[in-house]
Amino acid sequence: MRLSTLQEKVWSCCPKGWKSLSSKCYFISPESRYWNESQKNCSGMQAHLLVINTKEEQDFITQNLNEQFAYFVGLSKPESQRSWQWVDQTPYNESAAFWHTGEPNNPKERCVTINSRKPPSAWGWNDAPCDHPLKSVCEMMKIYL
Ligand code: MMA
Ligand code: CA
Repeated sequence: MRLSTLQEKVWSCCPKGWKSLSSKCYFISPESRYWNESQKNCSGMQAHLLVINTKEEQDFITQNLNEQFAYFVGLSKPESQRSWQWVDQTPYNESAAFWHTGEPNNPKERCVTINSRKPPSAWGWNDAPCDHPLKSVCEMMKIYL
């Protein structure tokens, strides 16, 4: 980030309707789409599907989600690959993964969702089919003016 002197304000911003946390902006997409269409929808807005780097980031996002729904995030196992891949090339780190108990559980489920399971409001990850339409979350860097 640019250095600021005592007098100089540094302004950072997110598009209207996006949520702001730290250096990122987040958009909860209410439309249901396949995983690859969800990612295209984000990239059409100069964003990408949500990459979860910390539990704090996940907790901030899930405060704004509806427990009735599952949301695609930017983690998948592409056809040719055996390991999980974040859309922005962040290395997949098992110690910063927040899978529900028993997940991932199905090699045919190659796209990751975040959803709430009982006990009340426990948000976690589930591997799910890529070609079932779901809501999603987009993320982009803030812009510094
Ligand atoms: C669903 C589906 C799976 C998940 C299980 C957990 C029945 O399948 O969401 O991805 O692993 O539920 O019970
Ligand atoms: Ca699963």
